[in-house]
Amino acid sequence: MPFPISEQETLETLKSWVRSQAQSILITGHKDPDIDAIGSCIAFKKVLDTFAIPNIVWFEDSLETYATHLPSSNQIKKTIPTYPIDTLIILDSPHLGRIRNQAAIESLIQRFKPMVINIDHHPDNTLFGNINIVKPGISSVGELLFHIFSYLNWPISSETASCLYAAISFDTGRFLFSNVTERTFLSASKLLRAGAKAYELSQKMYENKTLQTFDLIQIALSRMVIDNKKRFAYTTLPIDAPEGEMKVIDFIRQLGGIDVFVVFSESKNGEVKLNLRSKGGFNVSKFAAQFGGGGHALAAGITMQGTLEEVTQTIIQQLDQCL
Ligand SMILES: [Mn+2]
Repeated sequence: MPFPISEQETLETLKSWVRSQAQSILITGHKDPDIDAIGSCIAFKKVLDTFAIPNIVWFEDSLETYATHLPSSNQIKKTIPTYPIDTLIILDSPHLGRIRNQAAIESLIQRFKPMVINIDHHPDNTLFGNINIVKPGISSVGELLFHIFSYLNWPISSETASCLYAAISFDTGRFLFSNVTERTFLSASKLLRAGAKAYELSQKMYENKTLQTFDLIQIALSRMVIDNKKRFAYTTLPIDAPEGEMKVIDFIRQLGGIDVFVVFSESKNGEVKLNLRSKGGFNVSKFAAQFGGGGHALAAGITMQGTLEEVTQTIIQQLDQCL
């Protein structure tokens, strides 16, 4: 099977920088980090650890419970370092605006002028790095890192393998979404051979939910609105809805006969967060871009200012016109 990255020169640049220049590395990913972002960051950390290159993983967000089961997730730092950083690795983020503390990362770049390494699979990535490896055709950054590490012959320990496997499993909806290719399964297979604890991770990540999560699903279902003609469905979650360990969107998207799904979640500071999913014909990333959001053709997100009712009305009106 051919290696999926044609920019071998870029990979050699990455290799020589990391192996012979980097002495202080900061690794981070997008805000509201998912398992692809977190798993990929920890996996990169593990590889750097084997090279004895000082590095930290930084996420300002508190981790979702399901992410705390990843090996070494307790080593993630919540505050950005103030000492000099010569290398900044940003994973699974199309642009710097997707980092939780954009101002902090921008001032770090200004102060220390690190080599910025951008590794991502979002089609709207702005190639903001000094080294960019952006592959929208690849299921997850987890899979992309697997290909990169394998190509460079960098060591994949069983913990690294677990993190990459979890990342792939998460971003592919447990190998069910349209982003799954033959290569994805091949990567997963090789990660199992490298010692990824697939069953244990699945148990901890997917079959370990609290009753509160079920309450959340119940609320979501009771507030669901379905338009059978235009084939879309949405639900709204008020700010006092319980925290869940499952994305409501992943539950409601299981409904047959519907192509587009939206979940509106009321959040702090007068913000509403939207999750959008499509099963094919409709590009939710393009739709989201009109409102400052983004993502992939079949999975996107938006954050908007306004009340839950206002934002829902605005979006549903627009969606109704587009479908
Ligand atoms: Mn991803």
